[in-house]
Amino acid sequence: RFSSNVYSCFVMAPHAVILRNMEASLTARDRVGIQDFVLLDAYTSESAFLDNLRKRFHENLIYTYIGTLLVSVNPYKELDIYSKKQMDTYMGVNFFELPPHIYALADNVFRTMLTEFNNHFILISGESGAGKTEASKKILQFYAVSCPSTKLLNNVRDRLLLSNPVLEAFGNAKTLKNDNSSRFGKYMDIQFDHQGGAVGGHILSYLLEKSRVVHQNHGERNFHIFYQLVEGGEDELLRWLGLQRNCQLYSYLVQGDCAKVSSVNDKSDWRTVQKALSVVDFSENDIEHLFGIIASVLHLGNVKFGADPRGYAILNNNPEMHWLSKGCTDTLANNQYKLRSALESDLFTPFTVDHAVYARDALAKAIYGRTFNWLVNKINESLANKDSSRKTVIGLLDIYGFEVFHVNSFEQFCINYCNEKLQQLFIQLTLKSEQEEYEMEGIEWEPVPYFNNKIICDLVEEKHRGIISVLDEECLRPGEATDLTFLEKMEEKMGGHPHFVTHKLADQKTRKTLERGDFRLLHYAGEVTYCVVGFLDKNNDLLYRNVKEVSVMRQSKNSIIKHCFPSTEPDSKKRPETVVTQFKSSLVGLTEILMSKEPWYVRCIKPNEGKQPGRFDDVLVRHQVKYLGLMEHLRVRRAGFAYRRRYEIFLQRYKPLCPDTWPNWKGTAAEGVQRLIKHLGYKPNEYKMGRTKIFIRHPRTLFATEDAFEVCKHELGGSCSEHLAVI
Ligand code: AD9
Ligand code: MG
Repeated sequence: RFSSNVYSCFVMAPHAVILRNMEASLTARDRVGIQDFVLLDAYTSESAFLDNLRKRFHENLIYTYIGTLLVSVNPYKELDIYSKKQMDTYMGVNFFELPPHIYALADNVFRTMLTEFNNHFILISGESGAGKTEASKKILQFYAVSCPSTKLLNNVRDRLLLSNPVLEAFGNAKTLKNDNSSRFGKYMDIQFDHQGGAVGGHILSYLLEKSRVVHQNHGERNFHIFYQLVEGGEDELLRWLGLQRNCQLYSYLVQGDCAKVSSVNDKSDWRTVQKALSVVDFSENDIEHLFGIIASVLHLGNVKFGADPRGYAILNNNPEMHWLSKGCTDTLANNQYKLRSALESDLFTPFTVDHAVYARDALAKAIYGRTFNWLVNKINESLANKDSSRKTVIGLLDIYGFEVFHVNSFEQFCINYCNEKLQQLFIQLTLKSEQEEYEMEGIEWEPVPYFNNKIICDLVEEKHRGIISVLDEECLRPGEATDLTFLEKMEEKMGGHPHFVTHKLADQKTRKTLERGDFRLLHYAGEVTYCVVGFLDKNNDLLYRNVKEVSVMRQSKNSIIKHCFPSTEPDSKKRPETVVTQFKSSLVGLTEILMSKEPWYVRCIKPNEGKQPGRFDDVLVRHQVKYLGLMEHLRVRRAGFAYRRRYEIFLQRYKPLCPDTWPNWKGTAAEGVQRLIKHLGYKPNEYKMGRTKIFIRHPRTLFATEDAFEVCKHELGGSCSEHLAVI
């Protein structure tokens, strides 16, 4: 299934144009490099690969192909290549006729979908800050502009486009790696009708990094929306919410000590989000309640606890309590007393001050996390297509990229695990299945070795033996297990694993860089040292234990809160799945969704760590080229076959081109294809006959066949001999 359409982009391609274009690129090679790595002479050399990428980067040519895979290097500056004029240029034009562009890929996927009437997805990958989210936005914008439109469809288009700023405001934040880092995973289906009109969409979101609501590392921020509200919210709104226009006053906003970011304009982003919310069907009531919640989270963060003589937490005259429970039209609860009591104690026991702070933060995280899910659902309602006729979809996957910080915690563990899974999917769909297919089909093939990261995926997720299992087991032993017992258990179980290191297991040299509470994973994209502190707690996500909080939430008059804390809430007797196990299942679900569609790839590369334009750090880029598997992909592409089709399908399409096979062929499909290509004059080195499929080495062979077929189809309605005269 992987390759059935990989090169169907060549369908309808006038090959003369392609060849002309290739020649043109040969003369310009010295200056701007080569636009498809497949054409690189020294294609096996990593240095040649890097030279080409660097050359193009310095000419502002950030896109390069490996066949139909698009490599994109983040320019860290605005390039004038995304205008409406550029979109028009790329619309309906063959992939290789113009310089590589994300629009060419988007157009190609779109036209293949329309021709073959099947589903596709675009996997956008790369580390944090490499340009995935920007790429996914460009693709969406291209569809919004290029798809056929009517008044009704324009409505859908606007919603699809404007869902983005809303989700970014609530789900993105400044990190040390990226000023607009996605802190949730996003998979978006865009649904198209027969004519290619965008008729609807659906978004799946993956594990939001909730901990950011209550804590940010130095140099990082909370989610954008908080700053947007405080900086951009109208005076009247702020007054009504009991907020002041000063981020420094809110403890949840200043932990990273960088409330202001020069590259982010919170004020104008606030206006964009406001407009977007109204287009995406949020009622005034929704918006009022939504910002009531955002404000309440800020107030909650400022709630302080005193201690009674026994050391138990007490809430005295916190003005925030007023805003929390009354001020925001009863946003959180209609009873200040109940909320106060919920923050001071569990069902039976009073809290210590530390416990109370913990309960407060857990509540803030739960409120924000659930509100985010509500937001995604609300957007989905607005994007839903009510018409039940069959549609095809293009899925866009934009997930948080691989990241390594000075201190890495549970969140990085989940994010990096997710990236391992996507790398595994890429390997399976390209390197592995491609080579297995040659073997299965009996095609002679010199295997291309590659690093298969399955070993790391297994280390993390294997049943009963992987890190996730050990973590979950420890989470089942409240009171006994700690983060350190979790570490010890891992040491016991996976001590000998080549991708797992701890202080105890490390050799003398590595030990110096590993603390006692750390473990290190050798990921496909590099080493990451994780600090175990907080793993159990974050994995448990223990709001459900505090029944009081939940029951107070339920009584809220705020419609969103009411919805987010339903009365069917799992009670303390029933144990909900842990965070990482839920995440693991959602990734399994995602893989299944993707495996049922035709894949396309954008591999994003980060040119330097300083977010600077014009700086191409060789070491950094070389590392990414390596771990993204680009060299291996190129080798397989170069040595392999650009196009393959099952004999039946190939014959069915092209049989009018040969008098022996037209109109009916009585023999086997393979024999028919053999007869057909002999008639068309295919040379022996241009193709191979497999067990069930024909493999065509170079696209231009197919172009010629397809050209002939097009002429045949359009110009002649008559006899077969007339078709052949044209050929
Ligand atoms: V993360 O995994 O979500 O932390 P991304 O999504 O890979 O990461 P993003 O798309 O957000 O990175 O890009 C980071 C920044 O690079 C953007 O905010 C832009 O300032 C910059 N960027 C990325 N791509 C482009 C581009 N094509 N043109 C100009 C770009 N600037
Ligand atoms: Mg992103």
